[in-house]
Amino acid sequence: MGQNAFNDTFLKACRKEAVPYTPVWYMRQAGRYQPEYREIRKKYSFFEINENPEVCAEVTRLPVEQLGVDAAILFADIMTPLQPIGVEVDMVSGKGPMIRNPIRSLADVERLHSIHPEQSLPFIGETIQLLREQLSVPLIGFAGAPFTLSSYLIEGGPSKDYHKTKGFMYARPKEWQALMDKLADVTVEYLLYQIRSGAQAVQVFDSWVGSVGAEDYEQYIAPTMTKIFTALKQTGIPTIYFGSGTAHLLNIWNGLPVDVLSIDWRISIDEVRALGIEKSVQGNLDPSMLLAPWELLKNKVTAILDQGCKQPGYIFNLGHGVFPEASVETLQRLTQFIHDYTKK
Ligand code: 1CP
Repeated sequence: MGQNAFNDTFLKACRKEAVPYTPVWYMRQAGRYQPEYREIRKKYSFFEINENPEVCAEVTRLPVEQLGVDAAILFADIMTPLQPIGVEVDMVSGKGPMIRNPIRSLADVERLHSIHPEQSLPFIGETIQLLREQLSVPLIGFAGAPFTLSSYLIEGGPSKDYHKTKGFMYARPKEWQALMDKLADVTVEYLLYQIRSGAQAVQVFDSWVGSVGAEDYEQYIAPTMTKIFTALKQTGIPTIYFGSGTAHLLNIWNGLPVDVLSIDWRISIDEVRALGIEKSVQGNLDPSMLLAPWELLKNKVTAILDQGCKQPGYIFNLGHGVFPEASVETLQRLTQFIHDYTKK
């Protein structure tokens, strides 16, 4: 633990306990908007950072020290646990993950191995242990959800419409279920390993599942997510489920054994509460607003905080990730404002 007293406001908010001010962290808070990150990336590739505990811990700590946020998120990618199961992935600058051997058949699903994270990802456990010694805020571990992981595996890279992914889901339900089962095992084993290593909360990223309608989500995806969150619940560690464009799924999500629902800007927190959702809520500033004039940004954030703070169980965040054009100064000022405004 660091020299300062441990700041547990984030964990308290996850558990719907009273907090002295609203905790805040930003999705993708380590990345190319930071000059220091860009410098480190000149020396190391993405996966080289990920696999070097000293450097990976440094990159994870950077936004905590620079912005004053109330939680750290392990620097890694949703693709990190896929390499050990036999997925050949390249991180292409400006694009994202590209898969050299996409999934097209049951044989492709069957050739994916199971995961033994202690053996294949020792650097993740080492980074987490190092961070727990260095940080005075909680460390969030994370993994991708099966639908979002499968979208890369099936499309072969980033996509806008997920036609191939959903086509596979509708046309080959048996293969789809086999893939969901395999990826659910990877997600659970990888997250349990992060928790054993010291992660104090875990977030499951289902960034692209909003592309699926509610009935289809219920049929093809919800059973897998129930399995994942049920397995994680045994640990007692808070769990967060994130998606974008998922307002139509929130009623179903509310029935999952997960603690915190992360929402984007397409629905307000008041609307979420009006659905009868009592779980903790995380969100929901449109990241594009980071480019707005300060007064406009401040008014928007004030409105979000007024809604979020009506009951315990609220964590400020963006509705999706920080992007390279965002500025460190704006995020610093925003963090300070959120803390000051909610202290009164
Ligand atoms: O060259 C670089 O520096 C690579 C850019 C980059 C970074 C910094 C990628 C490629 N991934 C990451 C790190 C990362 N990825 C983190 C770090 C921790 C932090 O938040 O500070 C996290 C949590 C992720 C998770 C991730 N990767 C998600 C889920 C969150 C989201 O934004 O929706 C997704 C979908 C990915 C895939 C991915 N990896 C990288 C990119 C550019 C993408 C998105 C590609 C696409 O649009 O489909």
